Amino acid sequence: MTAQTTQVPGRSDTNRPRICGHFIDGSWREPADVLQRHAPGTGAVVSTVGAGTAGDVDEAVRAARHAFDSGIWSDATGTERARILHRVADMIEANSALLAALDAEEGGKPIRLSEGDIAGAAALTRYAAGLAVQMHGTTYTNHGADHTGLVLREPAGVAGLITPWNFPALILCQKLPFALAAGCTVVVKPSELTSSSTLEIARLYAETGLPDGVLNVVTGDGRAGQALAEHHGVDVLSFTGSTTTGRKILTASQGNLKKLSLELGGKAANIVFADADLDDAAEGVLFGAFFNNGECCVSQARLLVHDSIADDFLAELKSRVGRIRVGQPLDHATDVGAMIHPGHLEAVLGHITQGTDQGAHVVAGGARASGPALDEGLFVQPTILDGVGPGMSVFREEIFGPVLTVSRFHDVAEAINLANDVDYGLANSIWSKNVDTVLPVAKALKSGTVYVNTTIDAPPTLPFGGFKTSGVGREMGQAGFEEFTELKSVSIRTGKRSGTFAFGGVHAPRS
Ligand code: TXE
Repeated sequence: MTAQTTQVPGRSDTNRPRICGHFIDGSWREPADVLQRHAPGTGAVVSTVGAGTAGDVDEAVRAARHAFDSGIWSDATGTERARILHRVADMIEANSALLAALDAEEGGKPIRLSEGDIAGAAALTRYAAGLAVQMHGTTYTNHGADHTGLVLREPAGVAGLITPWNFPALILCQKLPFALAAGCTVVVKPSELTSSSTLEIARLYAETGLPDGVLNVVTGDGRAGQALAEHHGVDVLSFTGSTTTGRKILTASQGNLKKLSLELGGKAANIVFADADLDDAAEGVLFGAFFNNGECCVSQARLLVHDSIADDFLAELKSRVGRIRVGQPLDHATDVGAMIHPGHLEAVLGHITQGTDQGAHVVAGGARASGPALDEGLFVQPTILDGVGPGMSVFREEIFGPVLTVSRFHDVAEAINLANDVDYGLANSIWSKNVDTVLPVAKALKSGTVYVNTTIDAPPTLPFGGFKTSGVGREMGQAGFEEFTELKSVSIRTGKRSGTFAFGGVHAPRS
């Protein structure tokens, strides 16, 4: 194993060795090649991780398969699985300062958000522990006195988990503890841009005494992800990332028809009606748009506002947006941090230019953020573009940066049409105090989540996923857990058969 000595910001016990290697079958493996990560806030090299190959992925999948088939985890009781998961949740909390600092430094996200992510990661792990204890099937005795139908819920097998860079630890924990709670064994491929917190969490699992091979991590770029998606030893694959890569995974997974869960892009709308609490709505709209630098699949990147209040509401947003602090990710005063990599910074600025070229006008921001603490990093001013219509690219395309577009509507039907008039369907927010508005609109929105008088609020109990090109399957909640299970129907006849098998008759209810 290669270990680097790196000063980890956010911790008093600095000079902690930072792991660099794949974690396979309970041990750390020396990678043949490595990738360096530059911090988005400063440009400095902050970590070096293995560049996993198809061979590394194969080794990890074989280890996971061997562990699964041995029954050491899949046959463990729910209580035993839950005990490990609760211990890991405790350890995530105990190591929260380190984990939060790693995600903020590598991902460019504000440290306060990163701290919230780690608290969420621990909460998800505890919630999944509860599901492990309650995993159950169903029994049917309504098909005759001599028949019992059992529906067994079993672990799906080897799970491949491919995670993105925007919530490295949090999204890992939307998948990993659920897969383990179900009895699956796992191979994780984190984003090449933000692998360190995943490696640290793997180290925590190893310290709990999780059997070898149950959890494996191969770091590396899309080639390692592709190898995992193609591998016939993987039974279920859970991915979070772009719709473009989601489509590639769909194709790559065809060979053995894996069970798939894909959480992809979004273009959510914040719909503000005239009868909303406008103070709450203004705070929520800005938070929803600029949360996590706008690099968030449920980012509420479009404001749809009733035209009777639009000018006043926009003036209010303009007065508040100046209070949002752009700054270094590790500074606790920062609200909006740095874009993930230089190419992405250029893409976000390109979207703004395209928007203004197509007729939108800048109400706030609109350019790269500069200043003494910012010049070495990849910072964009929180930007509001008004006069945006459904024909413009900024209305339709995922920008994934701190950019809010503003469109106006005249009535409820137009609000619904505008909200739904994009290819994505991940989440939308409604701001109104009138239940007669809220419920019909919530039902009409084509998205997997609808927030009402709140935004980007995802307790572990609620299943999360998309309609349309935002994905397939669900994460979190009971539904997210079930993605890592298979159902097996067992049809049992008891006693001596009264007759012979009759073609066409075996399914008939017995009298
Ligand atoms: O994502 P990718 P990128 C969106 C957002 C962003 C865009 C591009 O719009 O600007 O995607 O980001 C792995 N087979 N989201 O390029 O490529 C990759 O190594 C298998 C939305 O970073 O989707 C990483 O681990 N895996 C999103 C993961 O996929 C492959 C979060 C995500 O990377 C692969 C991130 C392949 N062929 C970006 N190619 C969200 N839903 O929150 C890459 N990967």
